[in-house]
Amino acid sequence: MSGQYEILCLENPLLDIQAVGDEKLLQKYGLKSNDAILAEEKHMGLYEDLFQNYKVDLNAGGAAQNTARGAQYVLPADSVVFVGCVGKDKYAEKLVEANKKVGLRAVYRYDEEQPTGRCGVIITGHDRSMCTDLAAANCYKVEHLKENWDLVKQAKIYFVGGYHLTVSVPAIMALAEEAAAENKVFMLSLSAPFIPQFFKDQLDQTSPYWDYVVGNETEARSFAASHDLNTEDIPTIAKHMANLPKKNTQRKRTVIITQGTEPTVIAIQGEDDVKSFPVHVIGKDEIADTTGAGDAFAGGFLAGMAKGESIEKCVDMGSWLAKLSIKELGPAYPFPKQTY
Ligand code: 26A
Repeated sequence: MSGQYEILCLENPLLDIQAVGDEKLLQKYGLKSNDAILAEEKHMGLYEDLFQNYKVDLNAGGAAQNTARGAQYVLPADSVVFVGCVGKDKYAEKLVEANKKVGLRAVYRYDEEQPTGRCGVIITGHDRSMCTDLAAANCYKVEHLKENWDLVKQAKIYFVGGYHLTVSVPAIMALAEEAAAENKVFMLSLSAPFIPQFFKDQLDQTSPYWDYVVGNETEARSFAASHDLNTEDIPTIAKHMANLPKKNTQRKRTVIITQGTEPTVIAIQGEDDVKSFPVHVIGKDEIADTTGAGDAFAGGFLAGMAKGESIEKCVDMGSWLAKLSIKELGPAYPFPKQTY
């Protein structure tokens, strides 16, 4: 059975440059041990530093691209397409290779000048600090999406990584409007605490279009803080988000908040009860690397949606795929392929 590219994902294709670091390295670049940020001028030396002085792993990354690979890993061939911008270089070739491995179709725009974006991932203990130099990924424009509008028309589910709110709000809004007009599904991830904090206005432009919104507990709390909700309680925050004004009234909004090994919280627009679902347990000795666990969760969830599964099953598929990804190095999925 072959798919119809029913899922289209948009965000920043990045190469992860990952290494086990130390406090000294974090301090040198003013990085927090557990964070995801956009690189500023003072961070630009980090990447060379990692290559010169640490043992690095190069992994295909970019949060929504990890999600897209995850969904395609689960679904029949030709189910998922990913769009974003890369450079004409070796890094882009690595991304193409990783996508090929799971059969993900990536329709990249190749920038003539900028190199492929990179994300420095510094591991210290159980923490990871991610510092992203978007480079070519920052050059994606709504025009590029319009060049591939046939793919947009073909898809039934749009997944946008919230990190793209730093790049092209018009491209995101084009997908959001199309979803509302055609009664298709628009799903957004909150991506990182800095998105609700520093890109609040951009995020709020998209909120009336959310059919599904996914994030973890720290991102949800960052949303609550920037929206003056005066609560840190995850079910309360999820319920608030579920009941924000909605453009397409033919679909109720679903809010999904993951909490690591704690149960995943689900709030549905207009419903009093906030539900929670347990995660797939993983033994400490089975954990290889948690980078991209949240992205994998979203991938499994999306695959469930494409198959028309119940919300319970979608969450369970998300948790199952997150577990598989945690057993791998970097945001990757195991081969030979496992089936749900
Ligand atoms: C704009 N920023 C900061 C980012 C990212 C990002 N993906 C897109 N845009 N910062 C980190 N990531 C990705 O998150 C994954 C782990 O969830 C990393 O590339 C990593 O693979």
